Amino acid sequence: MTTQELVEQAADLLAGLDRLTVLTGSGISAESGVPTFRGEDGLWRRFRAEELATPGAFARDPKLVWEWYDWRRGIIVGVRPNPGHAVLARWEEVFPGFTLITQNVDGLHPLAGSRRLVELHGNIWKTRCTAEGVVEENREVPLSAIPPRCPRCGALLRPHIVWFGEMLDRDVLRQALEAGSSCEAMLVVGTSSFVHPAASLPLAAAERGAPVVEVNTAETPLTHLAAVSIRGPAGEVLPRIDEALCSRRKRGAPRRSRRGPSPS
Ligand code: BV8
Repeated sequence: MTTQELVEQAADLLAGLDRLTVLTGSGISAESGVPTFRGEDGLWRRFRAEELATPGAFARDPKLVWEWYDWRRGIIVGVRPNPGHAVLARWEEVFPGFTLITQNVDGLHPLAGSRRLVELHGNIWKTRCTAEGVVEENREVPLSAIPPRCPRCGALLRPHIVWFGEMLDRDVLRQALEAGSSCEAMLVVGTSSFVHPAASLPLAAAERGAPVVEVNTAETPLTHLAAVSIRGPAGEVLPRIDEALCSRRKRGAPRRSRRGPSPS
């Protein structure tokens, strides 16, 4: 099947829906110039995550961990959201029950205007005081002091990010599970579907019969479960799905709330 035929299939599945949930990974920011985790330019190739994105690594060497985040902030401050981010921000108007769940900490979705957003793993532009737990925005690039310290109590600040081996924020996880269990369909963009609990969201949706649409430049463990899996860069494929949806709206395709899978 051609990519355009798959795009039309995806649009048929999504057209007129009310509750659409989207899950994104670092692949959606690749075309903006943000390194993915496992790609050629992946962070993993230079640094093993277990060495850096863990509470143990921070306890052992907070300076090294902050140098890594300062390096990533230096890359991210210089890039812009791409058309893939823009389509998802616009879809908040198209789908009344729209929720965007991202694993990305790069802040490009909010920069693109996304508001109905769940940042599962935190945000690289926020710090947290290791003593008081106070979370604050910090956009200083480069950081003047590494490691940065709390202006109130002088304790170490840490990135307000979920590290491996750490539980996700309870409210954030609840919002994600709710959006995953009530959606009529789930669109999964630019993720290797490897890290849990994020990777379990589309599995649970598919299990209860909600169609999963995947957009990725490569196959993933999710591909065989997807109703439609489109191979291509998110920044090109999402605008094509959006266009196909627009033409259906113009043709006056009826709004339909899929009676199928009831929210579990
Ligand atoms: C937890 C913040 C309780 C840090 C991140 C069940 C089974 C196995 C393991 C576990 C399990 N449950 C828990 C675990 C342990 C662990 C885990 O999942 N480990 C993995 C490695 C197996 N999970 C946890 O620790 C979680 N906490 O569960 O707590 C607990 C604790 C201990 C034990 C049990 C339970 C916390 C996980 C969160 C960690 N923090 N990020 C930081 O950023 O600094 S995860 C981080 O890695 C990202 O946020 C993201 O989630 C993941 C990377 O994945 P992707 O974003 O998908 O990126 P990747 O490079 O892999 O893939 C990119 C994809 O895009 C590719 O498919 C590529 O083809 C595609 N692509 C590329 N370009 C494009 C494209 N697609 C479209 N267009 C393009 N242009």
